[in-house]
Amino acid sequence: MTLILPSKSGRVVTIERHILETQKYYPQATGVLTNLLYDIALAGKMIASQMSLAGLAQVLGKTGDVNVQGEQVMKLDRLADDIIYHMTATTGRVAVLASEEHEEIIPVPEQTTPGKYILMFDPLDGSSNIDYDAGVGTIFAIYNRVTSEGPGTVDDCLQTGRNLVAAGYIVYGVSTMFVYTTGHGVHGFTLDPSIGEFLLTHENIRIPPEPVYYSTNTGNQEKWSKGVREFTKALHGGNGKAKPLSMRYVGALVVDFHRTLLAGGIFYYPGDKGKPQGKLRLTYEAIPLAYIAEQAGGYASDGCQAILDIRPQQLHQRTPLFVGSSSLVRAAEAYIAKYDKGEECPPPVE
Ligand code: FDP
Repeated sequence: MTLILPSKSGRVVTIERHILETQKYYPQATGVLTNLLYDIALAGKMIASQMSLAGLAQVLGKTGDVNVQGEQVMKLDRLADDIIYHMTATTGRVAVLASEEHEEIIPVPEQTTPGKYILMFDPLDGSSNIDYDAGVGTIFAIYNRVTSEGPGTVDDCLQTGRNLVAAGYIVYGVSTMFVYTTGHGVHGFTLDPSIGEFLLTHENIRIPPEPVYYSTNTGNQEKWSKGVREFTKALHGGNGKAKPLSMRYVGALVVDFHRTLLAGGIFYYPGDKGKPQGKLRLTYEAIPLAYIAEQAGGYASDGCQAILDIRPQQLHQRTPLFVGSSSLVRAAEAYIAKYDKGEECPPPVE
């Protein structure tokens, strides 16, 4: 059965048409960004198709290698990484790529003329979920190059999120969804596998003002700072002031973020005693999701400052991350300011 879901406007809008229509915001547009986004959407369909066959095609499990993050590389991580590379690197649209799975930047092939965009991606976020059929996703960020010619460099990749041209993610869950923004709202598309098209189902997503869920790995709380523990207590209703929120934690950032975006609430992965910078990567994970959150009326912080204001110093830099409904993320900053940082953070709001 074909799932044809009209958008709010009553039209059936494919992702291709939607991306083309957003060109109206850019009078100088040449269509290169449009095509790059479409390449990524196509890569997402290929990954989704491989994923649906994973158990049968024997691509579950580990490759036996360890990546730059010190984590086991899953076979599907490798596959997703290869698919995105092959769908984008030889098109002449990108100057350089960077993937969470690679220690260094990934140059485009010698015979390809470097393009004007920089593509950073996490090919398969939440990959420890793969073998259990739980949700995973791809995250991407696109910048203009800052160098003027020749192959792109690492400087092109170390830009603040304020420079983003586009960001998005693909969630491979109950259905496959592609969510993206080019700075003009956040839009979500659901893959109809019977026709192989992403169709607009979530137009102009806004984080609901009334938060519903909080999402964090409470197994780490003994190692958290007092500020983060007090904030968590407040979310449980422990300060007697607010209604307790429900807890949900898939353990795949992109999936936990997607729910937070649609339902309202907060996801956080703070630093702790052993890992002051937390676990998540600034460039591949935090910055693109922060941009999407802000575009949807939310906010993202490292507990002290906006994620989008941080200039990355290294490709694989980690950061604490608090993202979701603005009121909750600001409250987290305030608790951290009050209990952990003295004057360094904004004043607490009680
Ligand atoms: P994973 O280790 O499965 O790749 O960034 C990595 C990540 O998943 C995030 O997607 C997820 O939010 C987080 O790590 C889960 O970490 P914990 O297992 O420590 O909760």
